[in-house]
Amino acid sequence: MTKFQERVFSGVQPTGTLHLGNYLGAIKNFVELQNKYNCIYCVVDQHAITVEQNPVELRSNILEVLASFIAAGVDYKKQIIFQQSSVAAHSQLAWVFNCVSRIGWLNRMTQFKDKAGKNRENVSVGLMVYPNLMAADILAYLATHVPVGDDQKQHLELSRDIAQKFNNDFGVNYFPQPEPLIYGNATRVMSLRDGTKKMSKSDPSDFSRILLTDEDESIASKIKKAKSDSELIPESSKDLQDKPECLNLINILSACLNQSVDKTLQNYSGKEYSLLKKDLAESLIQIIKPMRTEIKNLLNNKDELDAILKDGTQKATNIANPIIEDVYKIVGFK
Ligand code: AQP
Repeated sequence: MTKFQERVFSGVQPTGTLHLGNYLGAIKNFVELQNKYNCIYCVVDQHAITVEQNPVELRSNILEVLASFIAAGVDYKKQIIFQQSSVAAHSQLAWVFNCVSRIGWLNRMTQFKDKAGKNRENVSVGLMVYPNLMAADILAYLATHVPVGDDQKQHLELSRDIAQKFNNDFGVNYFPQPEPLIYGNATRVMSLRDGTKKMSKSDPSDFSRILLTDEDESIASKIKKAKSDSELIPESSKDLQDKPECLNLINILSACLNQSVDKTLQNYSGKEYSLLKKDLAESLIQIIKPMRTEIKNLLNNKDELDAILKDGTQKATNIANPIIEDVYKIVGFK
């Protein structure tokens, strides 16, 4: 078995201001992983246009995601951060993978089913082949580890299937099997209004999510209004199985405090949710306030952000281009 050089890749869509789910599920881990691995973090704008975007807002969202990476602690001097559409390798490899991946595989993707809903015949082809592009994003760098939230697990499995099928079809051992890194207490942060739905940028309710740019008062008011329960907090998470909104608040607080859910329950059992919410709002404000300030500062200096993207594009291209050369030789283009 070839030993692939360890490398982390992950991406975030510029489809709106980032929220607590994006932070706790993914970006917080991006920051931790940079101490151990070479990392490549990407603003995946090509994924964003699989659903309709306003071009002016898209451009501004790209810079905001970049600013959010940096404000959260991604070190752009040591790691690579860049914009997907500026590196041609993503599209080039995605086309090859469109011809390796199977329609039956894509038909099973729950995110496509959720996003297409009853409108299946009318959504973009891009929305369906999104996981093939995601496989290309990762494998254009032969990345071995991919930190993501739980919602991306199925797409990661598909990336592994594509890598395996490519290797089998062409009799090579070229692509690694990328490992999902899904860890922490908040791998799936749920909506504050409906604990059965994940917190999402596209949820119509602003009160469903905490944004990384929210002011302190807004954080406090969203948490105060978050759905919970009039009963007291139980001792065990088993008693919260039919109360997803309550479990969500406990998971979020545990993630903020970097402690286990059991420890949080020990501290709060027998108490009212209003007390937990007060402490949660304080913890969130402590985490978000410095990020919010830094995001604003960075967005006031767009030239610097453009320069960071340009530098990242160059470094990413230098890694990906030889890999595309190899792939083109393997498939017989060259
Ligand atoms: N609620 C969540 N809990 C934990 N992790 C989450 N992620 C997203 N939502 C949650 C993780 O954040 C990373 C970036 O996600 P994305 O923006 O590329 O796409 P998404 O998963 O489709 O996020 P949204 O917010 O739901 O966007 P829209 O509404 O535009 O589709 C990924 O690692 C993801 O797992």
